[in-house]
Amino acid sequence: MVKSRAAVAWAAKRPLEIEEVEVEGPKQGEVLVRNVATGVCHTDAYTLSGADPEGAFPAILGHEGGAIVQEVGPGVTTVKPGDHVIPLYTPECGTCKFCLSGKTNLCQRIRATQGKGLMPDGTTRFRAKGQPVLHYMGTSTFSEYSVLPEISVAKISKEAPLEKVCLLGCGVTTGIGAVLNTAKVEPGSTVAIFGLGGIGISAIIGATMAKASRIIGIDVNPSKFEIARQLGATECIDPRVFDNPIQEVIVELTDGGVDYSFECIGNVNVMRAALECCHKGWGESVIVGVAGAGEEICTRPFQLVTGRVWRGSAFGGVKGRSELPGYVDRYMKGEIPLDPFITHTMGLDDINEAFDLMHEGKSIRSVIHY
Ligand code: NAD
Ligand code: DAO
Ligand code: ZN
Ligand code: ZN
Repeated sequence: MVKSRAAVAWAAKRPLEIEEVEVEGPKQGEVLVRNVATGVCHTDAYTLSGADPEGAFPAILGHEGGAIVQEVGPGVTTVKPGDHVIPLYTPECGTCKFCLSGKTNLCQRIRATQGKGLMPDGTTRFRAKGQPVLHYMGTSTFSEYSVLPEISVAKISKEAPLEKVCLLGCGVTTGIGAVLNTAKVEPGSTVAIFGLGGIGISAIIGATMAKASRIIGIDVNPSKFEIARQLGATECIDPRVFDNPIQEVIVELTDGGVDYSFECIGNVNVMRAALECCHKGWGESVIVGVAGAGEEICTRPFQLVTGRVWRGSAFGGVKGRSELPGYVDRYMKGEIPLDPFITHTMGLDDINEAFDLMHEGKSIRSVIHY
């Protein structure tokens, strides 16, 4: 057992509380890691808000970490103490039906227990104030020490700074992957990206890497436009300044609609606009944002009959153990910028400020350093 400083979410809608938690050692097929840094993503705020149907408390949130393996449990063969890893909320076992399909990154090996905040054996490794505390997304990076299944860590280069590449554990990979893997945007395409937070800005980077000819960023907060332009947006628009619905504005701007659009907010009305701003006959819209429990999307079916395609993307369609190390290497070669995302850094004691900054629209990513 190790003692660890952690930010505990005791209940929905309450600030996190810094506690000393007890972390039990790794069991069969598990690893104990020390998180060096973690980003704070909108999905952490979504779960803390109570809108997540799987949100259960008390829990240790956080899923965008950079960590070092401390100890491995029996049967672990692919990582050892000292290895640098990125925790994976989408594991990769390599042997389940989903991993073997070649069609998805959604490994289901530990899905049932992970969704309940438990390790694969159905128990938790965390205790605080004498009571059990749940894991979150199989990662719980808001604790300095955390226990993860071996299949939920991607071993990466030791040269990579963990306080930067932690962002590849969710936001940056999600946005880039949605463009390159899910939509497979071709050179010369026109692209609209709704929501210019960590995910949307990463989608802009993906569209730039794909050599899109036009990249339109849309956000209700114009303070996001400068970084969006810096990273490749060719134009940025605030939907509130138009009388017409934003889909009509984009269709007019682009001679019939964009080739690809991405919803990076989690707003079902914007999801509809993102589909309907796509070009008749071939336009494709990718939903990346996570909507609240029970919400539904709608459009006229004729939008699909006339050739538009609606799809979704989780973790950018990226298989964590086999593909994420390559993303880290691309960062090291200067092909993926991470510095512009890090608008704030702070210690664990100030983690609630990271949530406030996100809600106030003042940050792209806050990174917590342990
Ligand atoms: P964020 O809060 O940093 O950014 C959201 C942006 O959307 C903000 O800039 C905000 O101003 C803008 N916005 C809000 N309402 C808008 C509207 N009506 N029109 C235009 N812009 C609007 O969030 P983030 O961390 O970038 O995450 C974005 C979404 O992606 C969240 O729903 C998150 O849960 C989800 N997410 C999905 C995956 C996945 O794998 N699919 C992974 C990570 C995050
Ligand atoms: O396999 O059913 C499943 C769940 C996979 C989790 C994918 C999560 C993507 C959306 C949540 C954003 C996480 C930060
Ligand atoms: Zn995330
Ligand atoms: Zn699998």
